[in-house]
Amino acid sequence: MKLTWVLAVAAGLGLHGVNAATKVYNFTISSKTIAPDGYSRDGLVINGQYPGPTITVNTGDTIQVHVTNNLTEPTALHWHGMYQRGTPWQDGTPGVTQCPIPAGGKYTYTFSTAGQSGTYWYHSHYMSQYVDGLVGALIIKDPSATSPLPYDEEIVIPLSDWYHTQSEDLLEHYLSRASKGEEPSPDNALIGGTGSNGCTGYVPTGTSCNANHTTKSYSFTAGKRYKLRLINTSAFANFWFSIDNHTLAVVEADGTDLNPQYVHRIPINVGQRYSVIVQANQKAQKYYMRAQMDTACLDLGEVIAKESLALAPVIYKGGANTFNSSVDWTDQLVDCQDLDYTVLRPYHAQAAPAAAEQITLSWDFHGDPVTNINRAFINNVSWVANFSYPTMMNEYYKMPDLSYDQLVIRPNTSDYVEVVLVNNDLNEHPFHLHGHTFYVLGWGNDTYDDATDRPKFNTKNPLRRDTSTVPGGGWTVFRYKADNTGVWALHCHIEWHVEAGLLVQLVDQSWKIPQLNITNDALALCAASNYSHLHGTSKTAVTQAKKNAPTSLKNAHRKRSVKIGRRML
Ligand SMILES: [Cu+2]
Repeated sequence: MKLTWVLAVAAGLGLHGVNAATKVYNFTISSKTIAPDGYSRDGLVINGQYPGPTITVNTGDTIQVHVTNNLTEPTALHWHGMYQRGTPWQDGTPGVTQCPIPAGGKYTYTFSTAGQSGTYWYHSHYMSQYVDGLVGALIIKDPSATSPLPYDEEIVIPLSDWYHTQSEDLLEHYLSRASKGEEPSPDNALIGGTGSNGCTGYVPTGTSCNANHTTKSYSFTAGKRYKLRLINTSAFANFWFSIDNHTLAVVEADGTDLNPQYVHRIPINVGQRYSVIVQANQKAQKYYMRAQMDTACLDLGEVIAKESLALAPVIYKGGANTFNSSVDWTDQLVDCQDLDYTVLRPYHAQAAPAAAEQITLSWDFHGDPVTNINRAFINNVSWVANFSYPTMMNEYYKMPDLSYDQLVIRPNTSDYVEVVLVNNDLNEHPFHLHGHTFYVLGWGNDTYDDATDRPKFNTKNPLRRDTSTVPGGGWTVFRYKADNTGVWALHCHIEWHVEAGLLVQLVDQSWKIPQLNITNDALALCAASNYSHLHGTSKTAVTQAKKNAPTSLKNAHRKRSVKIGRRML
C-alpha cells in the first residue's frame, strides 16, 4: 500500500509538478448594454465581454484571477468544478465560503488545478448575477493524457437560456406571492453567446432590437475531428444538443473522461458539461447545430419561451452555401433526465467505495408559513445566504452557531459519505456539489425505496461528475469523499431555486478548518462583520450579531428545527 502511494505522488510530480505555471488573469466586472440575440439590455460583463474570457491552463497550473468589481453592488466568482483543495475560501460562494467583494472593491482568487482536467466554467455566485452574463469557460488540459478518441481541434461551446429582463426584476417577481412559485420563463436560447430571433419574442415598447445582428457560426474542415466542449450556463433550461447529420461521441462528463458513447442528441442540464467528438464526414455544405430547451422541464404555468431553440450554422470550408441536406435527428430523449447513468462509463475505471455515513435530503416547494411566498424547503428548512457571516469564516473563528438556519451538515468522517437526494417536487433539479466529484450510484423517477433500489446501484464503474439531475418526483444517490477540508455548497443549479433556498452546506473535516491558512485578503472581505470582536467572547456577542443581521435576513430566518436525516452505515 505504501509503495503505491509513493509512486503515485512521484508520478504526479514528474508529470505536472515540474512544469506547473501560474496563469494570471485580470477580470474587470462591469455593467454594459449587450445584445446577444439582437435585443439590447443591461448585462454584466467581464472585460467588456459576454461570455467572459475563457481561462485555459494545463493541469497542475495555478490560476490567479485579479478581480476588479466596477459594479455598484457586491460580487464573487465561483470556479465550478474546482476542488480548491487547501484553498476552500477561494471557492467564491458568498454566505458559504466568503463575504462578497464589495462594490468598487478588488480581490484576487488563487487556486491550483492539480489532479483535474477537462471542461469547467466560472460564474458569479452572488445573487442571480450570472443570469445577466457573468459566466465564462475554464478549460484544463492534460497534455500527457491519452484521449479516449483522437481529435484535431477543439471548440468551447457554452449553451444558455437568455432573458430580456434583468435577473434582479425576475427574481423579485419570482420570490413574491404574485409568481405562485412559477419560475421566470426564458425569452431565448443562445449557442456560443449568441442567438437568433430575439426580436420576435418579448420586446417591450421603447426598447431596441436589431434583427440583423451578427451570430456565431462554426467552421469545419472536411475530414477533421472536433472536440466540442459543451457547457450549459443557463439559469433554468435543460438543453438537448445535436448537430444535424453528425453523430456525437461523448468522451467527457464534468471533467471525467469517458469511454466513447455514440449519440445523436445529448441532454445537458444546468451546470453540466460534456465533451463530444464529431467528425466532419458529411457532404460539404452547411448544417444546423441545435440547442433545444427541453421545455417539458420548464414550469407550464408560465408562458413557455417563444424561442426555445438556438441554431448555429456549422459551415464546411469550401462547401456549398446551403442547408439543403441538413436534417434534424428524429430520435427523442427522455424528458428532464440525464443520459442513462448505466451508459456513460469512465475511461479510467473506479469502483465506488463503501460509505461511512449517509445523509438524506428531502425537499419540496411550498408557501412560507408566514409570508406565503413560495420557497424551497430541504428537510423543512429554506436556506437564505448570510453574506456577512459565511459558514467558512464562522467555522474558522470557531463560531459555528453564529448563523441562523443554514442547513450546515458536518459529517464525522473523512471517508466516503452517501447522499440520498429525495425530490418531492414534480420538476427535475440539477444538483451540484462544490469542491468534489461524486459517484452517481443511481436515480429513479419514483419514490426511493432503499430495499429495492440499493441492490440496483451502479457501483462497479459509476459515472463521476459534479452536477447530476434529480428527476421530478424521484431521487438520486451519490457518494463523495469528505476529506477536502472546507465548506461546500450542495445545491440545485437552477438559479431561481438556489435563491428560493434549495441549498445545503456540507462541511468536510470541520475540526480542521480553524487550522486553515485563510489569507488576510479573504478575511478582510469580512472585516465589517467584526469577527475579532466576537471571537472568544460570550454567547451575548453571538446573540448581538444575530440582532444586527439585516432585517431581510431575520425575516427569512425564523428559527425552525433543523433535522438532517443522518445515520451511520
Ligand atoms: Cu431546482
